[in-house]
Amino acid sequence: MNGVCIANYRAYDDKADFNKKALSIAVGLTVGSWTELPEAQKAEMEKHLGKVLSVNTHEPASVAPGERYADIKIAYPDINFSRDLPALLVTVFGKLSMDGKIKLMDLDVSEDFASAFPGPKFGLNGVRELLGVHDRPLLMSIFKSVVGYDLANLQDQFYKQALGGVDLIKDDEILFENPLTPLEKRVEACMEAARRAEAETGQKLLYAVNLTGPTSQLAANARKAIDAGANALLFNVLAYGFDVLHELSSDKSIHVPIAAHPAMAGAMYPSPHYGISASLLLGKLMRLAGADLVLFPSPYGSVVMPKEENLAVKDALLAPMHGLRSSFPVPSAGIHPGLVPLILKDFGTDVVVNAGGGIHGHPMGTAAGGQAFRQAIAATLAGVPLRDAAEQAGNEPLQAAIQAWGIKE
Ligand code: 1AE
Repeated sequence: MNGVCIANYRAYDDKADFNKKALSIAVGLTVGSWTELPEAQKAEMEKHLGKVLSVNTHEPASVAPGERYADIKIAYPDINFSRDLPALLVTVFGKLSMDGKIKLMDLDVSEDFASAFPGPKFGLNGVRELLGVHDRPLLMSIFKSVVGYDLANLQDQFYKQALGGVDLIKDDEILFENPLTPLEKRVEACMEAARRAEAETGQKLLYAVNLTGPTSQLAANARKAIDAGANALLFNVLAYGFDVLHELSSDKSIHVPIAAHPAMAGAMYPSPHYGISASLLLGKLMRLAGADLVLFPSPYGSVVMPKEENLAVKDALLAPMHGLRSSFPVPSAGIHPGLVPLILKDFGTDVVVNAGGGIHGHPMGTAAGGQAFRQAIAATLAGVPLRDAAEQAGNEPLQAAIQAWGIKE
């Protein structure tokens, strides 16, 4: 529909008249009151009035309390809000987010609203282009043990990760500006290690350095990092807000991919009754705001998100959306090589396999950790079961990984 943004909600209540509730949302979040308005004013206000598009009530078969809900769809006229995400989100789910058991499930923005958002500057294909890798899933490694370590240690960790054949290395999201590994020095040290590793492996690599600091200094910090050699950024989007990501991704001087970290997302999506669905929070909104890669908890590892929600996040990052580039899905947390066949089965090849502990915790060391993943990816793409691949000469890292973590099918 043109000229409106459509919000989908799921509201729970054992007794409520959901049609009445839907109408009160549509009116309350737009013109405030309707029936009380004089006719002349109604004609004037009509264009601002929210419209209930549908209310589908789910009456539970038993009388078990807490299971009655309705899916409510409401259209909000674009004329009511400026072309930015804070305005849209506050309109459709500002005060409403605190008004009983109600969750924002989805948002379809109008073509006109979307036109204010360039989306990911690189996106999935752009990241592949930068790395020169088009025929396989990418592999990302996460720094672990970073707080309290100095530059020499970080550089050593970086080098070992890079030797393992990973495509991207990301800072840990808890690494902030600090005297031991300040931003520019950290970038210089890590990019120097990247060059040394590339001389050995022949492989390009992106280093997503954590962009931190007060909001007013982020763009300047991003430019400092880029001037020091950074070729990607990591950003804790939800701690700052989607609009901050939008500002950064729209800034022409920040010409490197941005990887969105999901820190804080657990406060917003897991409840069936409150918050914002994972596919909207970590899918559509991240992409609209311009994330080139989006990390989110996988359905397999240590910080679990149900499979259905996971695949909905993936779809939101990849499906056609107002002509925006797609964002690379990065299912994460607790990933080890024995999970690679499952990841590729669920996500296909357009996925970034991402691991921290699953690389650094490898029994033969960090470099072997990356190699084990690459061997697992190659075997899976070739249709070779991991157990068979692990027996092949040269695949000792994969064998050791399987002995350590097993295979999950
Ligand atoms: C969902 C975010 C995952 C993340 O940032 C992280 O550090 C994962 O580490 P591992 O792979 O679980 O050790």
